[in-house]
Amino acid sequence: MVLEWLSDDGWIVLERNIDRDKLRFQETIFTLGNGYVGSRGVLEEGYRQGYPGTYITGVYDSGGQLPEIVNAPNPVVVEIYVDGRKLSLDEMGVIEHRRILDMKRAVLYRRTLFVDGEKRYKYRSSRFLSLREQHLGVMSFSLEALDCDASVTVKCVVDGTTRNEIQAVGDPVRHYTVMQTYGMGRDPLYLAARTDASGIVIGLASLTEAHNTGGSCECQIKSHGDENCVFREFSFQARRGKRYSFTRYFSVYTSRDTQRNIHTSCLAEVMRARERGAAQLLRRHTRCWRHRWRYSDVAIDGDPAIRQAVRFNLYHLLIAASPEDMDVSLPAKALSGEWYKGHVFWDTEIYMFPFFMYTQPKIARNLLLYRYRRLEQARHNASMQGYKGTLFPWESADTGEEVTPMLWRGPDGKIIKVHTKPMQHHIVGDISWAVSMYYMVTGDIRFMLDYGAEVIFESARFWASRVNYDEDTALYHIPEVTGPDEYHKGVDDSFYTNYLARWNLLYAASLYREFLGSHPRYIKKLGDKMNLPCSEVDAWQQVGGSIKLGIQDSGLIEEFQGYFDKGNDVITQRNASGMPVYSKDEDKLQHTQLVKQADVILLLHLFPGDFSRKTREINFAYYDARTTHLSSLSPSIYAILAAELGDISKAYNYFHYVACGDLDDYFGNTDLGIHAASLGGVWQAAIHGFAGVKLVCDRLYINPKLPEKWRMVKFNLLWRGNTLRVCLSNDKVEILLGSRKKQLELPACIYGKRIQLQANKLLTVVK
Ligand code: IFM
Repeated sequence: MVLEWLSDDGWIVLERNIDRDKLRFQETIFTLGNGYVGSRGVLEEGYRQGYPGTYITGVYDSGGQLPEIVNAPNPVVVEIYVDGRKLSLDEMGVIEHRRILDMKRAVLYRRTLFVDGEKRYKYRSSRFLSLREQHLGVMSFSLEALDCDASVTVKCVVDGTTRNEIQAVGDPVRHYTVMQTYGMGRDPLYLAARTDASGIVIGLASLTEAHNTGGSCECQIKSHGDENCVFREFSFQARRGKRYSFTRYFSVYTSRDTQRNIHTSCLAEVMRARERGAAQLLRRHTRCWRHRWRYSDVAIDGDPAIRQAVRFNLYHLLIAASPEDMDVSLPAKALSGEWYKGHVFWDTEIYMFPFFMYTQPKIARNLLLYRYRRLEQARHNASMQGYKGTLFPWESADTGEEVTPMLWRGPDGKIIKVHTKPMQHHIVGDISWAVSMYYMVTGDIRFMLDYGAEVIFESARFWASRVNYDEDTALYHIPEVTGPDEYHKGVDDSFYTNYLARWNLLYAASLYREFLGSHPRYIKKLGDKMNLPCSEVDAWQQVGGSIKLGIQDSGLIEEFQGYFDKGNDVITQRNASGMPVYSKDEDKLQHTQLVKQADVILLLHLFPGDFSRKTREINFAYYDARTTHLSSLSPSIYAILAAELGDISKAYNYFHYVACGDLDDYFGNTDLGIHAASLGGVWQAAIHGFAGVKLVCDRLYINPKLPEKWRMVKFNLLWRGNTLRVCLSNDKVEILLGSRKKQLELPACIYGKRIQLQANKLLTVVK
């Protein structure tokens, strides 16, 4: 593991020096993960501003308040003392520093040259969380005293004092109690902790090998533990100019994921790792990553900064998603921070899910199963609010209960009341939409029969109980909701919500009929389970067809009932990145037509076949002039619509802003964690926006509208178990439908030309 192996082809993120004001920001950027654990990219020795975060997917705890993802004990601490002085930013100067995140292989490399008076010490490290061995992390590090011999102590710690420090409201919380620390002789270190309320046992083991401290010098090894930490020290006399190297293996298991003895599992993992050795483990890890990227990469030719930024966004999605676990989903900060308490929002289904659905369908399936496996709780949530069917929580953690906090800290630092919980009911339609898309893209009928249809039907049942009938207009209305635009709370007939409800009801009715024809026994069984008579399905059709939709003859959509009566403020100023400048006083904003984030425009994106070009144009122009993009969920959607409508310069502006949003800290709070929804939005903007790829009613549309400097974009998609290899520019699309089924065909429409894709035949279409 040496830096020289790396070649940069848009695959690395490089830090050239230490910026002491941005340490937490960099920790987020350099987060490592393998879908099981996420570990913030801390400098392993620790420093005053440090915010080490180790998050194990699905490990939540309430500890007297709402459940949040637990900041678990930290296994990556390495402290080094030379002649009694600690190598750290707090105690020494730094002459030179480089960190490199190799996104292709998810490995973090570092080289820091510390200076203490006249004496220089070179520290190098690399670490990864194995994608192959999900419970294992590997770290290599070395020290060189450049100017003198020195007496050195290397201390490898498993730190059980970590807390969830970052609270919007209230004090930091330590969510676990350490039960056991063990580190006798040369045995691996072991620490076990139990979360306070959820009772999950977390075990961590650590085994460090010193490679060349013997021979010319004696190495003394000591182990210590107190009630919260366990550590091993290596003390030796270092010769000037000689490099001393160490390899550390660490493992994590919890009672969530093993029936076996956690202690045994942890120890066995690090012992096995030592036998294999770091080089072989890295090879195995690299192979898995190669496979991951094979379907996930979007290679943009002609715009190196954006090529790298897009990969950065995809990297952060990939390190957070569990390939195995169907009881976890993706939190709003993925596994890179604890802001929003590690809760799962609609961000997952509407923003992140499409990327997984088209590139890693197994992960997409698991994300839906996470919801399905909480259906019973969602039924309970609905009945608690007086509705039928299923009401998924606006914020979800481990159990599927509604866990939205009552108070939160707003962007200006003020504590505000949260109004979303009882009103952001569009989450029900968002999840149904994801289920329907998954079915269309993967054709996974088994999933639909076993789980998906039930979600769709229960959601339809919810909407049918959520509407009010108005006899005067003979229309159904949905009162008091909050749509995606959170400036306007508790509104009536939100277009986004009503349209999704309408679609959900009609889709449920048609799916029921489809399955009644194709799988009657199944429908009978599900009907019995849900106590679902045909008359109820007829009612879905009838209600769905008569829901109020506020759309004018011109095609202009009213975001909600009375929206056009609000103050007609428009964005008059934009900053250098093309983003709106406006007054952020939410009390005033709610009385204006200014919109917090993509709302009507998002709906147009979700249903590309349903609205004419004219309708999309009119609404884009109207809402683009009124959207503040306060939420990072917004600009990617405007980029998609702008690209589709041919305003490439506007599309590129929005796209650039979000693609670099975290890397360049445009959102201003990346220190708290990555903006996971936006990561997914970036993929959608590249593929659905610029590449112009859409699957509508089982037909593949491709209509590229690339920014001028993008010479070519290459990517793969998965469709019904087959591969679509795409390479396109503004003038030419090359596409190969790879399939084992020789007769397979896929109807397509490329640059407006209707074409039939045939299995394993490369097709080139010139504009
Ligand atoms: O779900 C979002 C919401 O739409 C805007 N505020 C932040 C939430 C979590 O990302």
